[in-house]
Amino acid sequence: MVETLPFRSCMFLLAFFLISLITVRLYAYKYAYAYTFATFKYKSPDSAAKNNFSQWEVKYAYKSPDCFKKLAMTINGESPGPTIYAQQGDTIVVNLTNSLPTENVALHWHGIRQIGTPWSDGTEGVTQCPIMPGDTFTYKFVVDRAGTYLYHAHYGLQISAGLYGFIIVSVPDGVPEPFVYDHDRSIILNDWYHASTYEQATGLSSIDYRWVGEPQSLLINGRGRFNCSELAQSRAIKAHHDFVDKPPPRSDRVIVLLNTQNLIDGYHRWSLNNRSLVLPHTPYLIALKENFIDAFDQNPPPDSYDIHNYDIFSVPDNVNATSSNAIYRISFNTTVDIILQNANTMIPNHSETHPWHMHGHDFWVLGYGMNKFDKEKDPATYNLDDPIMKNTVPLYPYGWTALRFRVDNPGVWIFHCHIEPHLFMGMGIVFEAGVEMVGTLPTSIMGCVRS
Ligand SMILES: [Cu+2]
Repeated sequence: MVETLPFRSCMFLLAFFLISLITVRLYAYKYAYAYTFATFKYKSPDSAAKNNFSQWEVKYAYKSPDCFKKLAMTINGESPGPTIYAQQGDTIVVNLTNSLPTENVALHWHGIRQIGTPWSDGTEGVTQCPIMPGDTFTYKFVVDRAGTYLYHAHYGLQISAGLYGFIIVSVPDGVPEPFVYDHDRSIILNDWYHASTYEQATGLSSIDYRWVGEPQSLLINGRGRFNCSELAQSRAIKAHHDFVDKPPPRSDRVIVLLNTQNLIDGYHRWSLNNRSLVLPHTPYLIALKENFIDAFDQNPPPDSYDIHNYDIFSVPDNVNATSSNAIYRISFNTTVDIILQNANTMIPNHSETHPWHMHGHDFWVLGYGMNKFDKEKDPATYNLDDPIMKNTVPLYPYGWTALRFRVDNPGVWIFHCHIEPHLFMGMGIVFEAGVEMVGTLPTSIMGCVRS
């Protein structure tokens, strides 16, 4: 018999979250997106840094986390996978063997910036070739900041198959914790579907489109029987007063991204400024470093949309929406604002929340607003004094979210909606910055590249 968790209602869970924010270090995960709370910075005594080694095998196993037995994607037989416990400054080494009979895999280390190791970001098509069945791939990277993080699949719909887990990084020995708290609990919430990921992916990528629908359960740390479709997301934009890291007062470039749902050649897709992301066969990092200029479209996507004429409250016709593998080229060491602009979906009077996640960088959340972003008026409302720093932020229905980041990590990075089926349907952008500063790529990421 499967033990169920004592959560009875959304309100109770919400209350639990609010209390948790004050008293515990908490990591929350829902609809395949994540919050990071209390990620703090401390200098590490380098001499204490050590290697943290794991041998992992990804394979299918029958599991019944909510009393319904189905195939789950496991690591060493577990879903969620093993928790990585490390100290700031440690080098994490994960030897990952793909024992899935017919599927590729890639693992992303969510919230870890991969400074100097962009090839270990684990994004298939962006930073590495997929790990093929029977192959073993080694991820090696430094955890440079204490905090609670998540790892998860970054291939197809494998998160919803159960491929995820915790990374818990503590402060170095002898360094005091920055917060006083009574308990330290980490929580991953995950939507759980009874249909297989194959069934879901086929429905999403057919002309006879089928949305994945509501999950059958919400799993809490991989267990439970809980169905709650509405959970409030943090609208906080103020940092803890002891941990204010001020953003640059102005940006060098503003990119406005209109989020729309479209039909492209009869297929349901999501687009940003009428471009729906399709990853190329050769991962961008490899294509750029090796100068394979025919690997993807070299014309950059637009920095904005037709702000004056586009009606965000009507069903889009978007006759110009196309699939694209073009990327943004961003000057290194600059400051960039991204304005996420929400709009109506293909259903009248309907707009959805999208949790946007950035790889390789954290960003400051400068503000939120309803309706269409006004570039003359809305920047005056930005919080430039003590904005919160995050790597994932919600975009609310019919609203906008403004964020700012320093482009200070050489590599190629994806910025995408963390609802897994939305990314699958093209809801993301890829940007390159300072790729010429990236060191020699390991050949292990190049399995899919022509020789
Ligand atoms: Cu989304």
